[in-house]
Amino acid sequence: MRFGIYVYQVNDLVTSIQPKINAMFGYDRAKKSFDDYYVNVSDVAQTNQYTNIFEGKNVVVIHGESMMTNAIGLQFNGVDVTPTLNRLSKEGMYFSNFYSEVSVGTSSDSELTYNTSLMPTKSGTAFVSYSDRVFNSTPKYFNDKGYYTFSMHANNADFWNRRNMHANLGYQRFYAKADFKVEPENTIGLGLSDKEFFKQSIKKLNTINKKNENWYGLFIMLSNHTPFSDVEKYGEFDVSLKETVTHEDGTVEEVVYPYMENTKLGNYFKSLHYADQALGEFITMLDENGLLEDTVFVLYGDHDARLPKADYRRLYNYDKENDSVLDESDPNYVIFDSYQYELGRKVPFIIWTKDMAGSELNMEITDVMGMIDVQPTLGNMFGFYNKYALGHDIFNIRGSNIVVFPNGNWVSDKVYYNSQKGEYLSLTPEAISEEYIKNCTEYTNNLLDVSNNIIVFDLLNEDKYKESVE
Ligand code: GP9
Ligand code: MN
Repeated sequence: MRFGIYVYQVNDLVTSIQPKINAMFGYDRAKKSFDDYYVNVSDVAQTNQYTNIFEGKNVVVIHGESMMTNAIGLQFNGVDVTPTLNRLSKEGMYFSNFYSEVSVGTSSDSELTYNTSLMPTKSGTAFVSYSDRVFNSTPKYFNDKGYYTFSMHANNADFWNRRNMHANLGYQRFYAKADFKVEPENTIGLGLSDKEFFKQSIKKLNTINKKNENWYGLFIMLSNHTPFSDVEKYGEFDVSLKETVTHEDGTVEEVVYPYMENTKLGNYFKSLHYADQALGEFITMLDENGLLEDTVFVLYGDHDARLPKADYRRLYNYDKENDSVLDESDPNYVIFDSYQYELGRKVPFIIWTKDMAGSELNMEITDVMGMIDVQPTLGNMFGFYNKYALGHDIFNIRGSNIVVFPNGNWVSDKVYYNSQKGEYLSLTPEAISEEYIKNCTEYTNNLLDVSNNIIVFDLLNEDKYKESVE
């Protein structure tokens, strides 16, 4: 049930003493590479047309558990899988070429990178092994502006060590399982259903809104979590293929092909449809309570759903006559290899306000972008700057961004690079030079090193640094 947590537990058992050992050796080298890196980074933000556009607005951030971009716009028999995400992406600022950059810390790694513009650590998980480090995190910047900052998640507060880490990241209050009424009939998968979670959250948010002039809140969804097997609780959503056939004698027959029924991907779509509905209900409730008037709504998919490649092959190559998958030799066969799989792991990132549709902010941004770029991009819009962010404001780096993954892979607008194989897939008709691959790979490894050093050696902790100088 708890994909992520098992991998993490094994990893963490082996490395539980490693954080201390890691931090004992190599400080001088780490500090030097840190100083070398930041000597070229400006102390002030680069401004652009989006600077301060949202200053003073309240913020709802949605952590969309396992939400993936490939479901946006997808339909079965004319019915949308994600009508709410479709609407938000059509009406808002939609970053359609956006990747999560998680390691074994899955959900928690996405929260780390979203909040700090740093990458997951090379061993252990930042949320568990390095929760006492200093982070220049987004809630702290909002705290400095006088906002009330909080997070809400109906799971156990200690899951991923959020109790400690959310406090360290600067959230003034973490509303977790104990703050919600969890009845057995209201659970799906790991715990409280998203619909019920949002219903109860609205009550809390109304109180928060009355007491605070400005607030910033993170809402972590839960229902759309692997293994997507609580199918009977997701509500009706057909992933079969239905066709109406008119026979020569005029009789009409509906033919049903099983298509994605009883596959993990099919169940994922049912689960996602439920989560999307919950999100839609939340937006309606926010609106009915007057909570959208002065609010920016931000949504990210936390990571992909790790679904089987074979299921995607079936989705894209269904042979309904034989209820199987087209042969690779078929002229209609759509290739879905490991590169397509990696490129298909995109997650949505959307910034939306009630009145954005039709405005100059209503657009799709197709530049490649990672979770690490969120803090600089939002920071510019809300009026804060973190010099130590390792990502970029996407509007300052258009066309030349590189998204780095914890395993050393990277993707740009031109190439997806697989570091294990030392091979790449070209995404452009342009020729790719060896030098380009070399430079991007160096950039990747350096960024991963600097990020890891910042966390392991606590390099943003100025007090600690002062001590070592004395
Ligand atoms: C747990 C939830 C899921 O509270 O956020 O974590 P994951 O398994 O996706 O890392
Ligand atoms: Mn998750």
